[in-house]
Amino acid sequence: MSSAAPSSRLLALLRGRGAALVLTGAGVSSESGIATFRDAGGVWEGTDRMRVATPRAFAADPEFVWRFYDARRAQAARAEPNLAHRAIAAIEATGRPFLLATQNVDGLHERAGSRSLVNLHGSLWSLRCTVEGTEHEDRRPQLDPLPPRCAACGAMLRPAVVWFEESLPMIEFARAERAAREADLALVVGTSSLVYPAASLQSAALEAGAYVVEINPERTPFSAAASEHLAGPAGVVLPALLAAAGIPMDRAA
Ligand code: BV8
Repeated sequence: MSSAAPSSRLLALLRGRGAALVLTGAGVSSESGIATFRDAGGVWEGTDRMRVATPRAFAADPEFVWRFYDARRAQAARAEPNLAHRAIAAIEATGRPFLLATQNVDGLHERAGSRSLVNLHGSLWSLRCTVEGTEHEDRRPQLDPLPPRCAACGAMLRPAVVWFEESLPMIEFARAERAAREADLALVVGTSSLVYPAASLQSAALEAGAYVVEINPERTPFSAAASEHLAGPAGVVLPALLAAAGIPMDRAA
């Protein structure tokens, strides 16, 4: 069922203290001016983004892949968290059992005050040595030179994100799976539910008995299974939902 108005069941669960899981994708950052994977046909310099975000592309042309990630770092650095990011932090601040599991690598959830979160696909702001495997944070909006080099061994650094055909960080994914099994309420915000294994979490929550609400202006392959679909932009739907449930927006975690 698609609607813009939340059901009384959803409002009761939001007002309650039960465990909540929030799953987010690129759509939650689109109101911050960051294009989703599907926006612009999902193309970077003429290449399908899903082909750029692969170990093969990096092996073949690291400069090309680094230009892609450097541009996304610059865009994310310029962006500000929007009301959707802030509403999700406000739900966490109610003090109920809570986990945010995001596919996004832009760091806007952290900047909005989210603390109990797992980055399923890594972060733009973390770099990994391709030889030693060591990671360090680097928040410079633009890197120079490209590709950046490891200060310890001089080897090339790569973005510490999960590329297609790479496995997700096990600890983070296990935390999300556990939260899916234990949640009373799950919100699925701004994702096309097409990329796995992240997209398996909303189904796992449903199977474990959670009430699972999808928030997306469009329908997705998960919409038919969702307990409820709220059709609209997350930056509009989430603040309205919190207002209806009496949860203050300004108290971040
Ligand atoms: C793996 C980091 C083992 C890098 C990313 C099972 C079935 C089919 C395929 C597979 C499968 N299992 C594995 C696969 C392969 C693959 C996969 O899922 N392919 C898909 C395309 C079919 N998965 C993998 O490769 C994963 N690894 O399985 O390892 C393995 C090993 C060897 C060989 C095979 C398997 C790794 C996946 C992670 C890849 N890394 N990101 C980077 O960012 O550069 S994925 C990246 O794309 C994002 O992180 C995100 O996950 C995905 C984009 O999806 P969304 O975030 O949902 O964004 P999208 O643009 O699609 O949609 C936006 C939505 O928002 C839309 O619905 C829109 O309507 C909505 N929206 C827009 N505006 C708003 C809004 N909603 C609310 N408010 C708004 N204002």
